[in-house]
Amino acid sequence: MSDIHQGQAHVQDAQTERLREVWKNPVGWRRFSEVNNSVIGHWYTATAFAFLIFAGGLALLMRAQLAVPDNDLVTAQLYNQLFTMHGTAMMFLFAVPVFEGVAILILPAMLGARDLPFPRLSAFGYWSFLIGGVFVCGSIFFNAAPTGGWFMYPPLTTDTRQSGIGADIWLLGLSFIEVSSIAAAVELIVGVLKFRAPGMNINLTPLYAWYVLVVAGMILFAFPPLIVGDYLMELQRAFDWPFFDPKRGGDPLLWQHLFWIFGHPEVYIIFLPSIALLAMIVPTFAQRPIVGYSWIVLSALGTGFLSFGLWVHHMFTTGLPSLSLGFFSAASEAVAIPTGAQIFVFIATLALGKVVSSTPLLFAAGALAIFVFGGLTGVMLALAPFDFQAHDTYFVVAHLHYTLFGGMIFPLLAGVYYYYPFATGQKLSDHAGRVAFWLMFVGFNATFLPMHFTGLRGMPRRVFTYPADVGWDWFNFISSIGAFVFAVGFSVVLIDVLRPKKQRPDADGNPWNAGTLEWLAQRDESFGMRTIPIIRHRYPIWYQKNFVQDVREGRFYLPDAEDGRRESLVTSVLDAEPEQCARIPGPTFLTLFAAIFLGATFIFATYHWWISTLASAFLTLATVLSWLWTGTGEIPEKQFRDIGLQRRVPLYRSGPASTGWWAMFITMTGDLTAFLSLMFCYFFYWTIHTDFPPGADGRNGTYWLAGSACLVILAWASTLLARRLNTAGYPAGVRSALYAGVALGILGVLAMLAGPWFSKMDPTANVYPATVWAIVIWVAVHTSVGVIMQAYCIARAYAGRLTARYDMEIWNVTLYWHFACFSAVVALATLVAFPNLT
Ligand code: HEM
Ligand SMILES: [Cu+2]
Repeated sequence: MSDIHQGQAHVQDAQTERLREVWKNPVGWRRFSEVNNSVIGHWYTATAFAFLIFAGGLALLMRAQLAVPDNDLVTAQLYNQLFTMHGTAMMFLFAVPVFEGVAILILPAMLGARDLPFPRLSAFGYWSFLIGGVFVCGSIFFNAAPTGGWFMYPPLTTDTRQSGIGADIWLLGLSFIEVSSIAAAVELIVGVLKFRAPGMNINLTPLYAWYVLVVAGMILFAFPPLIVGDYLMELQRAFDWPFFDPKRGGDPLLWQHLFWIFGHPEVYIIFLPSIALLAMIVPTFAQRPIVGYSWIVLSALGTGFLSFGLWVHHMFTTGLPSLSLGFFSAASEAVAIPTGAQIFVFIATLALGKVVSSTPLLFAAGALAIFVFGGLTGVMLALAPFDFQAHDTYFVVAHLHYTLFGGMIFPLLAGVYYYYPFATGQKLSDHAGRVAFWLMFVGFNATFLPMHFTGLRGMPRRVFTYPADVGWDWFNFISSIGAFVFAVGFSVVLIDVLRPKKQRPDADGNPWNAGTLEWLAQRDESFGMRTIPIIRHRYPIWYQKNFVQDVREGRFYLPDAEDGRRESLVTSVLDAEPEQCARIPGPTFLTLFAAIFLGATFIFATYHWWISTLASAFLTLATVLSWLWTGTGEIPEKQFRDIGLQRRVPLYRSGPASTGWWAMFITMTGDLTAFLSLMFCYFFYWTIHTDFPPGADGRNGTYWLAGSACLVILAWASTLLARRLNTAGYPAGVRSALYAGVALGILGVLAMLAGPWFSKMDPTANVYPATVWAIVIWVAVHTSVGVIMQAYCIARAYAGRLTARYDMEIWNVTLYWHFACFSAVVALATLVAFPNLT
């Protein structure tokens, strides 16, 4: 395509037509094979809202039950299921997924990309979320829902007679959903790092993208400790390994640590993305750039970082040393500083701009008011002596809903009103929006303000009813009325969102006169932006000359799809220089199948149908392998692609220059976090026991474990050697090195299992053997996955798809082995050295 013709209308039409053809969504039942971000983003967001409505319905039932004293609308048993499912669904099936859905929907347009780097991964994440969510929620209709509260404290939840199948559904169903959250997080991080439009250096990156980076990073570090907790608790429930049983050396407090190392950051994971929406909305309605861009980036990073040091404030009443009470109390107060900074930035922007009053802004203002109030009660609760009084009362329920509504529900609704035209091309009714806002604002405060007082008057949370003569009646009654008023307000929004609208989409697609890039995406076209622009300003629509016209008339990068492939630009991490033209995979059913099989693996495990579990795990593996084989590491038909404006970029990159390598790196940081959490458990037991390991236990397996560590190191070295030989161009040597790696890896796995096996360690006897087994199994599975990867590379080499020039797989597999080998060595060295040191 030559530049002389670019301006001409018929050339443009032909280009648009080709783009349309390439990005066309499949129709009929094939629609479910679509992986494109605009489609998946819609599904994801809609599904998350469906879970919100479900969980909200449960809340209304609870409020109906609590409206009057001594009520018997629901039984105590059902009430336990209600609050557990309400909290669980809100936190895991709504709050986190809605962030992921919205980000998948709007992020590519904001970055100037045609899609995210791994659309199939997004689709897989979505299907996993849907299947897992329906499974977990469905349990309540069979009277089998979990009852242990959303934080599932043992011993209530480890006693299988008391907790029933519900606890297993919670543990396994949510582990499955956590996997999908991590998948989405990896996808979003690589998107922000590598898919930004040329010129969008880190200083021009939209604030929303910064927040996505922070939040997705937090997911990566926060979810793994919970996954480890789930792993240990399910081992205890299914096989009686005593991790949380004090009689055999376990400790229920360990669960509380693991849960809240996840749980506190979770709160910030929930509200930062919604604050991020405000960071896009406020400048638009102030009609000026945000004040203090770098302050807000720093505060987002600061909040994200600090939030990992606060978890113990959920455990003030568990009898911790007063030094840690002081430390965690101070740290909890400190987080108010970056949080406050973000709010001041918004207020300053509005104060300095020409404020346009509008429904999104009204929701934003309401959000700030509520959030500040919730922050204040948070400051109160962070003081340990106050918390001793208020812990487990309705005061806490009031506090947490103030932060959640101010930090997430209201900003999110502001986002719904703001981005609805972006997603559908139509506006929601302003009038209905205002009515809905006031109903919800008043309803919300009527529900939760009185709860502070019911709490201070001593009403505990999680009780299904209360007596009439203790002074709680009126407050409860008002709370219940408020909840229904809120629900009416929410229904107004819902009806407006769903009702068919006749009005025509407005022509320019930027109804709020916003300045940021996403408003250029053409919402009736699934390719998004007509061309990928060069960015020179944070608000290009406002400040770059002729910007809109140049984009629409195809005068930037990738105006055409002449190769008949879905494509987007990969740019460098810091200054967003074009590095590669990425070919993006299109529709496939493989991701849906992979999610179904993985879901089946978890669901069968819930019912302890081990053979079906294994069969499904095998099918998952086969599906994932064929997905990788057909969808990744494709060898292009030519080396370079002409992307317009006289630029040519390569079509294939490997190693640290490729998106696949980054995805592997980021996934492995999450995996390493999980591993370190598991080792944390070992050292936790070690600190609380004088005899850990007890007696002579563990000394016997030493030689096996030490031998295994050597074998794993050799397997890693073979992989590395294979990569070196590949670069040097010795295909036969590559295959031999990989064969050696497979053999060494398998021997390593056998030797590590032999350690505890031959020393007859009984994991049900005491927490020490249980911990050793849990660690060894973890490492064995990781090493085995490494072996499968080596075998995959061998197959690729025979198929001629792994060559000296096209070597993406071997780079990624070597990277995996760096991490796998590191964790194996740390684990085995600890198990070997510690028993002998003590
Ligand atoms: C109309 C909206 C809502 C109402 C009326 C409501 C009501 C309630 C009530 C009454 C409880 C306490 C139950 C008890 O301790 O006996 C509760 C707990 C809880 N709510 Fe909400 N809620 C609403 C929205 C939300 C939202 C949007 C979220 C999160 C995004 C949320 C998260 C939680 C959590 C985590 C708990 C603790 C559950 C537990 O104790 O295990 N709620 N809610
Ligand atoms: Cu907290």
